[in-house]
Amino acid sequence: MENLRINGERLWDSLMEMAKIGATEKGGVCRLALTDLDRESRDLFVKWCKEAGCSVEVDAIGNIFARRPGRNNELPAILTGSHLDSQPTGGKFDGAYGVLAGLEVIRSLNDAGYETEHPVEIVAWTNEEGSRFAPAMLGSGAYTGALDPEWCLARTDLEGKSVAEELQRIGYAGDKPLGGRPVAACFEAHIEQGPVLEAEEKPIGVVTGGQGQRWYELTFIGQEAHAGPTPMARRKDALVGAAEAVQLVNQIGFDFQPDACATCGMMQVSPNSRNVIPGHVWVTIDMRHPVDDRLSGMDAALRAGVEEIAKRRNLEVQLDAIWHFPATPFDSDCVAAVRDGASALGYAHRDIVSGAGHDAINMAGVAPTGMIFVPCEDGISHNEIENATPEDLTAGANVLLQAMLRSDQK
Ligand code: HGY
Ligand code: MN
Ligand code: MN
Ligand code: MN
Repeated sequence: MENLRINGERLWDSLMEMAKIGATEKGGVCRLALTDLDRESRDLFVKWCKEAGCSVEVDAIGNIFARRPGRNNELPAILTGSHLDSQPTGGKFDGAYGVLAGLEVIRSLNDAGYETEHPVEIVAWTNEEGSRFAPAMLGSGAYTGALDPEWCLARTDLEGKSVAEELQRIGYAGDKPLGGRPVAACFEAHIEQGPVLEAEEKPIGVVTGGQGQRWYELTFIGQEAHAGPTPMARRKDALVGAAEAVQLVNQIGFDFQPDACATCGMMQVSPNSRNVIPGHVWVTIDMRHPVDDRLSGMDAALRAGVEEIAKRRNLEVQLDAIWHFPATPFDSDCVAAVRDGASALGYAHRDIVSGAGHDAINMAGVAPTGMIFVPCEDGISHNEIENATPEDLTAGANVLLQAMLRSDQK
């Protein structure tokens, strides 16, 4: 098993083929969850898996499981995978790399005529990005029970379309139940989406866990009025309140250094007319920290801060906390399997905590789980210019193969 390697060229070609679906001008992809383009990417993935001899099942929230039998199919599966949905201005590698690295592992096992003890499964999770339907990691959250499945299926996009109806529309409302698939070990390969590995010229990140996250939706309600005759002192301007809140969120990010992150990514202004004082503004907030107490401190600072703004500006305020998961460590055996795989293959590597959320973080709640990171150019992701090298992507997939085989031997 030690001398098994993946076919890096075939992996790169599959990534470039997949990147044609939803390709954008600047070389990225836009494949929002459960759109026709997401369906196209799912169909291509299913086709490739069947060509590789896998059986394919889809669960009730559209998670796709491709299964390669092992010698003893009573054993729990060795699972790997990631997501095919993207950000609106996403990159070619975020998510797709982990799905296609899993497929490449199966293709390479086939080439070598290598029979594993356990069955091997690749998964493509639904709505990992949380861009069209909030929150993120929805498919794996429903699968693992980290999120309530009915709540997940009822989530709607900004046009009021639900996950459930969109799954039906694209033909991926699967007949398999959510969860309950026995998993011996789970690994996810992903680009780092930050600058550390590239700066240290290390092709492999041994991911020890992920930081905690909290998502909120903040609404300020003031009073629509005419932009001309309404004196400044009489205004209840919801957008000015929201603007202060955006500054507050950014300041909380700095106040809780080191390691805190705080972002307002979306804003909706109503009635959104040049000469009407905004009466209703909705803002999204994403806060993260690797230490739970510090993330709780950020939460408290946010709650106190938005109340103070509302009071001072004579506005109504509503802060909905829609999602939270704590800082999550990965399984020590899986982390060791990744680290030893990188060492055995002679790849420079270092331990790293994931700044991004991943489906592996949900999986860590139900099975021994680990992740492999590879560098991305300038640490840029969630951007159409996202880039990675064939060499690093190959290295990551080779480590994935070794880690999975080691778990298979246990
Ligand atoms: O937000 C994240 O960390 C991931 O891209 N869903
Ligand atoms: Mn991702
Ligand atoms: Mn992402
Ligand atoms: Mn008028």
